[in-house]
Amino acid sequence: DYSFFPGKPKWTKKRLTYRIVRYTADISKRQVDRTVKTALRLWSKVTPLKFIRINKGEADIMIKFASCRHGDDFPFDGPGGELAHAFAPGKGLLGDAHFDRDETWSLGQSGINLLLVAAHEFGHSLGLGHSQDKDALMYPTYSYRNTAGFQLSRDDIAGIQSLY
Ligand code: TQI
Ligand code: CA
Ligand code: ZN
Ligand code: ZN
Repeated sequence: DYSFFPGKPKWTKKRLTYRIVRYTADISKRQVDRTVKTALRLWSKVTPLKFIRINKGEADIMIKFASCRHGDDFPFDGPGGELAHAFAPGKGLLGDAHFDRDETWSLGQSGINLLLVAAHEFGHSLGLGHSQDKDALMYPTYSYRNTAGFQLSRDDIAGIQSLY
């Protein structure tokens, strides 16, 4: 079953901005932009939330690919291990999503699939914790699934709809 962060933090507005500040060398910028948009749409489709892209200034969800130390207290660890992390809703660093630049990112089955990981991280950015349902996107184990027409599981939808 789904879970939330302690204290159940959530966004109190329906229009959330996002900004991609740094990219990976593995996938073209255009593909990253498109994949992020697709990942966010999975969540906006089932909630009243809208995601608006901005290209400067501070967005609610700041997205970046970074290696090792990258300005928070959670340095990445090189290839393997941690792939990405995201923070519960709130101001500043909260809500942001960081991806380890040292992973091999892909849009398919090789390496780490960006759509699956980004959609999982945005679940955290919106306030979801991990799920115990093995079919859920928020289940805490990476497993590749076909991303063509990828959909959230019933459990992910039930979780996010109970929050928004
Ligand atoms: N990163 C962990 C994750 O996103 C970081 C983390 C652990 C975390 N506990 C948390 C973030 C609680 C927010 C709240 O789950 S990870 C997966 C999955 C990771 C793991 O790099 O281990 C995915 C990133 F689920 F597949 F294991 C993305 Cl999809
Ligand atoms: Ca890593
Ligand atoms: Zn970080
Ligand atoms: Zn997670």
